[in-house]
Amino acid sequence: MNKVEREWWRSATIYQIYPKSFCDSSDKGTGDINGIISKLDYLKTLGIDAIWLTPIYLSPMIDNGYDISDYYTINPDFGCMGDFDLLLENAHQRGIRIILDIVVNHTSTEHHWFKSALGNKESEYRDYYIWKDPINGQAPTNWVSKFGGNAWELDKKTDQYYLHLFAKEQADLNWENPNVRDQVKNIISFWAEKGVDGFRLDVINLISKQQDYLNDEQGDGRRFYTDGPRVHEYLRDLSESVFNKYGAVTVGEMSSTTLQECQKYSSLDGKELSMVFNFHHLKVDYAKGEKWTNAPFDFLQLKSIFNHWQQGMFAKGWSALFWCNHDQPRIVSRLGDDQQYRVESAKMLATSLHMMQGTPYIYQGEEIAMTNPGYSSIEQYRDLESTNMYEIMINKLGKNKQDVLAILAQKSRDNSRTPIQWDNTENGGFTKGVPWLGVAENYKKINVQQALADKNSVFHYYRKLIEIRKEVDVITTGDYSDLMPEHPQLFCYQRRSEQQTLICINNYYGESVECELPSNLQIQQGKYILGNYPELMLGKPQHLLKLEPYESRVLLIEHH
Ligand code: TEU
Repeated sequence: MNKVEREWWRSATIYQIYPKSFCDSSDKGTGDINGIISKLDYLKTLGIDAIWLTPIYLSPMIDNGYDISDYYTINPDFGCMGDFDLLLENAHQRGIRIILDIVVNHTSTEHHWFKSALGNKESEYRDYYIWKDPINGQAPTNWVSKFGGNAWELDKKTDQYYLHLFAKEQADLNWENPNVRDQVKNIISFWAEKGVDGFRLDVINLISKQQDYLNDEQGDGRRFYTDGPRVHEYLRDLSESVFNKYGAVTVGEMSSTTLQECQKYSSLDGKELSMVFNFHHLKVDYAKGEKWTNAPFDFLQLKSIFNHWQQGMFAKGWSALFWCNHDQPRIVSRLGDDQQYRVESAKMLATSLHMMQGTPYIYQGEEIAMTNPGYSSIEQYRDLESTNMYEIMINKLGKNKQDVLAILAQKSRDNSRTPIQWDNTENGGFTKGVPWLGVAENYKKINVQQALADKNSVFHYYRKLIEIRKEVDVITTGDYSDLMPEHPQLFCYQRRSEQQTLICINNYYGESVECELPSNLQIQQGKYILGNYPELMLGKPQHLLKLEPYESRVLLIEHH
């Protein structure tokens, strides 16, 4: 067996939990660890191999846990260390691994390192962060925070600025300092010693900043810290001293990266990370690259991005495959049809992603095709990025309020953070208290209870996708080619290994379409293994076929 077949995570499917919105066991309006434990059997039924938990550590929750104030303590909103140990034990008993989120590009400004460093140049922790003198009484560079505004904040007492690429309550760590790197190793070792199976590394390609801190005349500064000068060195060091020692799986979140960098981050020699998230395919509905716009998605561009990454990573690296996470709107509302063809389009989107090479991630609620909630007033939003951008778009850019609300309704991160719809009782069964973020109104129709009971549900389809990945090797090992890159409506690609060929055909639109498969394919010898319309309609493979709205078909040919 070669390496690609040996490592468990290459044919696995991972489920992402955003604990605050998953399940509330104690009527307080926010989800918790005991709520997760109560749903492990549900996740076992789905068939996933591992859970990625977004941050559960102590945090003032300015950015819902991505602002950590103590890496060794569980946030009491979620429970205590005893609850976490129980979760680990119960998950492991069911053969489900646990992956924790490690946020070490920055800490909360409530972390004791930062509290000691602020206002005190002599603090032993001062050099844990990035401080610069003002230039002409202004911030040292024009870099822009990912959440809007300048990325530097003044420490009045010492008259120096600290860097924050995200909120001003999230101060960037200075990775040039070897003590910072040692602290990170200690944190990761602590959780690995407990038996945690892997780590998701938040914005890990931003940790190494170019040391001259230049003004960016061409952009927002990202070119001076993205995939920075020492990032590969730091990751190799972390892998050697902690990840590989514990056999931990690792997935790095890569912001605005390139294929070449990702081949290195996830190189098959295992010296850096197991796999990487990149976001290029989720920018196809950004008008001129700008997120805060409403635009239809560019289908040809979507395919060409997938083609670039699927071919470029083959035999060189490994991708995390995903449509959704806690920062992205719901995919069925975004690229599918969340009304008439909600079920069909959700299954089609899932098929077209899950038949690719990589490790698929399912974000909570995606498996029942939850939709964006369609909020219509700013009071309904909780995410600081959304509230910041609302202010900026109205007050600085002079946009009209209704237009801004329409943009938020499509682009806000809160779209994916609404509570999970477990059943048709009040608040979708998420809590008996007042939910911290409003439940989508469609919970009576779209919920887990309904999905479990309906054998044609999106849930049971995801179950099949997970199963098929384990049974059909070519999905893990095969190469990739797009059979119709220019087709305006069909995404049709082929996966090939010595033993098998798999053809994945997807209609991305709400109108039926004819599809003519290349005549050199031996499709008569193949059989359909999956489709999102009733099986009777699949019939015998033909070169010429008609696809219904949002139809998907997967054809497998065994070579003899
Ligand atoms: O996100 C990193 C990131 O750059 C985005 O996905 C971000 O949310 C987007 O650019 C905003 O438009 C990670 C986490 O997933 C996110 O939840 C955190 O807010 C962020 O890092 C900071 O830790």
